[in-house]
Amino acid sequence: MVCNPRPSCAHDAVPTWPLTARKNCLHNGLTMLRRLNRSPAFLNDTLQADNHPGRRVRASRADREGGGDSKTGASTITKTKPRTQRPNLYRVLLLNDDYTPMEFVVLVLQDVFNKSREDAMRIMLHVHTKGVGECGIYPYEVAETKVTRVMDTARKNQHPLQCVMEKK
Ligand code: TYC
Repeated sequence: MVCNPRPSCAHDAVPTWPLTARKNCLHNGLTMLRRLNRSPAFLNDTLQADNHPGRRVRASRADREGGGDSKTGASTITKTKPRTQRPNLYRVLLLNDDYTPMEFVVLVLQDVFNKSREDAMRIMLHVHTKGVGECGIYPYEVAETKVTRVMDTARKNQHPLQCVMEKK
């Protein structure tokens, strides 16, 4: 069926979705394309899909990405969140005890936390006098690995040295 030109065409009402009802109505199809701001190729795709049930028409980029309204053709400007996020940081702390040898603590600080001999000595003495001291600040997994390494080394050497992490 080819419908009459305006204004008598009953199909000239507000377009509805999907386009399937208009596959034989050239006039209304073109009117609709104009309103939707689509090219005739779009109608062609749609008609082919109607003739092949189950075949899907590919949505436009704007429609797929949620930036447009496929009924009105209006596009929306959406504010996108920046994709990079800073990792949560954790402080790794050494706790004092009365039994772990000072030299062992210094070696742990050099080996696990890559401190110079001087920095390791300074941190060890700080922990020794204050009870607790910071060895470094790292993202979660790194901090966790360091704590595990310290605790494993201490246990293997039968020292009661304690190492913990806390969210910054
Ligand atoms: N207090 C310990 C001692 O006198 C030394 C020590 C320092 C132990 C720091 C643990 O985290 C520590 N032998």
